Amino acid sequence: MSKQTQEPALNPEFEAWVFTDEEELPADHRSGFIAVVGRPNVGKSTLMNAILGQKIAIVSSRPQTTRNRISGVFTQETMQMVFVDTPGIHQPKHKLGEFMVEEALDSIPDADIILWVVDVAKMPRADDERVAAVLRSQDLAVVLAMNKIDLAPAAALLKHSEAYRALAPAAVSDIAISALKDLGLEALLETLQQQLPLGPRYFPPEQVTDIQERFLAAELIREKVLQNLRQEVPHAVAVDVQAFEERANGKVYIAARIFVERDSQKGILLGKGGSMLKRIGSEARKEIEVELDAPVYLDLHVKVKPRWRRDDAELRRLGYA
Ligand SMILES: Nc1nc2c(ncn2[C@@H]2O[C@H](COP(=O)(O)OP(=O)(O)OP(=O)(O)O)[C@@H](O)[C@H]2O)c(=O)[nH]1
Ligand SMILES: [Mg+2]
Repeated sequence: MSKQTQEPALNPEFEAWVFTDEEELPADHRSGFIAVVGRPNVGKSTLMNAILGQKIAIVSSRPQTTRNRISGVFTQETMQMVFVDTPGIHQPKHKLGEFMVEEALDSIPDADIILWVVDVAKMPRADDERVAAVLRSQDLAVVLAMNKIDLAPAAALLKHSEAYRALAPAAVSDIAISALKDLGLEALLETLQQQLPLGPRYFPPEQVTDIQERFLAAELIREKVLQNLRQEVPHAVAVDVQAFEERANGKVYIAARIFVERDSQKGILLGKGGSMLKRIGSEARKEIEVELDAPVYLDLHVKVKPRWRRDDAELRRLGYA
């Protein structure tokens, strides 16, 4: 991944930096912040990764995968778009969920454009209505991305898109896309660019994200847990990277603890003879090696921390506060 020279994902105060080489930028250079919002599992992170051509946000088929705001910077000669991927907006059941929803809602007032992503292969649900109500209550520039068009026949897409349009604020542009199959993304970028205000570059052109490698490593471990385990375990998992060291031999040594809430979850995560943890570790290591472009030694441990999702101090320590 590109060099990361700035604040971690958890501190969004990057307005402080403005990288403008006035001589190089055209007079009509456009830029702005695009908050990617929607209910869980509609493809927000998949979409941001697809636009950037790089994986900076983890993805899974389970709802509530993303827990923090993550910025992805898309720079071209004539414009710079700063996408802010957010957790899915839902009815929270614990303090972690409350934090996630706040992370998403907090992205809205600072954004120049709201990119509202929906799953148009399905009819709107209560959480979509929740998102729509927030967007209708303010005067915002909203672009509605009807995602997952590859998953349903045209007649169903037509019916569903009418239902989403009926929920949307009055002045909304909508566009049909498939983030997974790379359909409609050029048209989406054009629509976004038309709505961007004139402005400078906020990030140097080579910078793709504000996240740190340490955070990405923790997220990729969590992604492999999400992808390998079912039911309640994935949501009860947090990953705490305790060591991230580049060794003299060029290897990166990463030690991380995976927290779960119950002994039974620890058993599932370990698997028979530790086989599940081994698999998760091996898959995570391979992907971290690709992202860091270096060999990685990954040392994983599982620890039970009862009710951490409801514990203020633990949430703060894990970056969820
Ligand atoms: N078929 C199809 N699947 C998609 C598309 N976009 C995303 N998905 C899948 O939808 C699932 C959810 O994708 P994510 O990108 O994690 O969704 P999200 O909106 O970021 O979810 P949260 O982080 O939980 O809010 C994954 O299994 C993706 O592969 C698409 O255009 N077509
Ligand atoms: Mg996500």
